[in-house]
Amino acid sequence: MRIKTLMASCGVAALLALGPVGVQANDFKTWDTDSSGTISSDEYAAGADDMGLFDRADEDRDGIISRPEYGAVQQRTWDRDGDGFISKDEWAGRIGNQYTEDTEIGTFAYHDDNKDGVLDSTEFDPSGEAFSLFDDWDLSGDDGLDRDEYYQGSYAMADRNDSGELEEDEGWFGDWF
Ligand SMILES: [Ca+2]
Ligand SMILES: [Ca+2]
Ligand SMILES: [Ca+2]
Ligand SMILES: [Ca+2]
Repeated sequence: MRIKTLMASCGVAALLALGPVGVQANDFKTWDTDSSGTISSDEYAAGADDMGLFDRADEDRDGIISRPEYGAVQQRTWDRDGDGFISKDEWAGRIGNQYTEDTEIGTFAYHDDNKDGVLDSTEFDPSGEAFSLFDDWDLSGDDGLDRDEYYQGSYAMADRNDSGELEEDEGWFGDWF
């Protein structure tokens, strides 16, 4: 599937991106409602709905996450202190989830064109190709993510070992919420 193809072509070992910050209930057992020890895709969708994952990303409430809405989620996730720049620390806290630092695109220096030690909005484009998995998640190709596409894409991303389930040690939750 295209998600895996992109991951392979970018040398991506592991990822998990996006998400607003600081809400409760990022507890594995809460999501694993049948206590099987893994979170199925159905459990994930239910938990994500409970947390308002889709609705908070869909700012205009039209039922579709547009590319700018997706970019806004990415921006919030990467720019933890909300100052509009990605610092080296913010980069380091995030990059292993989306790209690995042993790839050129995964290095801070590759993106910091003016070498001032932070990534501004021209250097870091959260809805652009380097940081967006939008196109891979948009299975229907209509330039928007419906609920199923959003959950399917994020679930596949969280499933680092491609087992088809989320295990607790995958760090599945990251800081999506
Ligand atoms: Ca929308
Ligand atoms: Ca920042
Ligand atoms: Ca810079
Ligand atoms: Ca779509």
